[in-house]
Amino acid sequence: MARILITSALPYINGVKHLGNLAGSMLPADVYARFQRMRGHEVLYICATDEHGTPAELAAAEAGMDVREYCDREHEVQRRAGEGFSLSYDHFGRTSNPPTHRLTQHFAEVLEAKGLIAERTEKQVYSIDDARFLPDRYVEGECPHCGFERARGDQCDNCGRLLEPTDLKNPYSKISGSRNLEVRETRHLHLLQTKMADRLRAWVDAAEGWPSLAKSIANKWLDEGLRDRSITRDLSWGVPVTKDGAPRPGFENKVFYVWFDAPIGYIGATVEWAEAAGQDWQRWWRAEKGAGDVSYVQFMGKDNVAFHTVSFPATILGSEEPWKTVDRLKAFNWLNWYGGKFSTSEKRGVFMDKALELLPGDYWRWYLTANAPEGSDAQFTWEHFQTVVNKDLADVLGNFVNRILRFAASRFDGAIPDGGAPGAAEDWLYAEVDARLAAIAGHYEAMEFRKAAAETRALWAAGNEYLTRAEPWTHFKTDRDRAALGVRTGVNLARLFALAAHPVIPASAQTIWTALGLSGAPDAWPAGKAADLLGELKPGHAFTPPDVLFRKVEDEQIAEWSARFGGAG
Ligand code: B3M
Ligand code: ZN
Repeated sequence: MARILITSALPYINGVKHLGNLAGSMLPADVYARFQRMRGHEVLYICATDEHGTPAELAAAEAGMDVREYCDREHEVQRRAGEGFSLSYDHFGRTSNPPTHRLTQHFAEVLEAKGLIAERTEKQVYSIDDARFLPDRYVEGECPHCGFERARGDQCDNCGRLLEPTDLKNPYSKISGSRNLEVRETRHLHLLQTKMADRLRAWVDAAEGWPSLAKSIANKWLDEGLRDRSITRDLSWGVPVTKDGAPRPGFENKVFYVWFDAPIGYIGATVEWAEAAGQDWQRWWRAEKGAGDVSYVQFMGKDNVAFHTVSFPATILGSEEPWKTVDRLKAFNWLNWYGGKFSTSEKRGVFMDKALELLPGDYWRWYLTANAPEGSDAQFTWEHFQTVVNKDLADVLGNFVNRILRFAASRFDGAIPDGGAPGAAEDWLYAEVDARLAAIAGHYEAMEFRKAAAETRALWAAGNEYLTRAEPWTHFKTDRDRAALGVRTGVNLARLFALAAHPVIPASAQTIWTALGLSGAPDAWPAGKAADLLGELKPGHAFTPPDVLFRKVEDEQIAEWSARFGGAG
């Protein structure tokens, strides 16, 4: 049994996340966690809301709320949305909780003791009208690299480059819009990444389990030359800057930069989990406590790769303490909405809470996994969404389960019949099932989610093909044993399909499992040969056909949703 630690990038606290955030980190991480649990491994899936920095402060200000109250409310909103999508975190924590505060201050003090932090005077954008410094997202302006007008002070959304607020051309305050800005000096702590370049490059080069996208972004950064980066900000909301456990002189009104504390939040949220569950968090994060045999897998969007392959490892490696570092890193491209970005303000795209008002989480889970933005950016369109869910879920899986269970219940009194011996149709099916199950597992192990979904769909399609070949309804009157064999095999296929479905569409998988009169959940990956697997449910086993598993998405719904959330028109 392996021990697998899984984290997905921590969603910012400022508002419910859109389907792109879900598709590019939390959902595939959940699919992977479910699959590995089914394989019998010890899995810990950790996430949290990323609650510091300018996103939180700006959003709270716009909501007219105290930041902490805002974060309390929004964490709950995101936690509920995650439940609606069956995101099976072992813990969904908060970076504003004490464990992350303590750990952030610990790392800063250890890094300084290692000579990797220095106080430096730097130039920051100051707003005269707002009477405050404008770090990170408090200032926007033209990107010096690509000319995008609304680049943020910390990163350009258009070209992805990390920026300093002073890099921006024609900057303006995000708080007031004022351009009455000037550059002033302020003292901050800098993480001396330049001292870490060789160690980081050696670590990236030694990394094996990283897909090419992650490794190429890490190397691009290292090739461009690391810069020492400021890790504190003139903000009031965040992890206070301390020294020897007390406020650091001159830094009483400064906090750590959100990207310094956020990845430490993975550890902090694990501490929260351990405190709630009576577990030892160090088994997962400290080599001397057993984390050496943990495989750590991170999921994130490509814009977060730089922070996870350079600045966070610089913190971990720089401490020279035996912390767990990532073993495999799955980075996703972006899911776009009709070729553009999701945007609350511009009413573009569906966000997690609204999506659940339209359809159950499984519809979205299936579409976003089968069309995951893995090798390149992917596009969401209502038309494609309707086609995929109606075909894969309603026509292939739903139709199979409904027709075999209904026929079996009506002709064999709701119990699996005895009789009949496997023939050509079953031999064909056994070969198909063995091949498809192995392929699905292989794709999940390789974290290839589109391929895993395609192979799962093909397995379900093989069930429909089998019914066409076995045609139990045709033989029922003339050859009951042959019909019984087809039905027995078909009902056992429904059980297998629920197992294969569980990682991606867990709620539907459970519905099938329960309809088959099975207790518990479909949570053990099918092991063994198809010939045996398709005999698991024995003659006499009772079942009850479920209601229609998936209602088709109608054109009228697509028209309405396009009008509400943006669409082709
Ligand atoms: N909160 C997500 C983003 O950049 C960011 C990830 C933090 S992971 C430690 O949208
Ligand atoms: Zn740019």
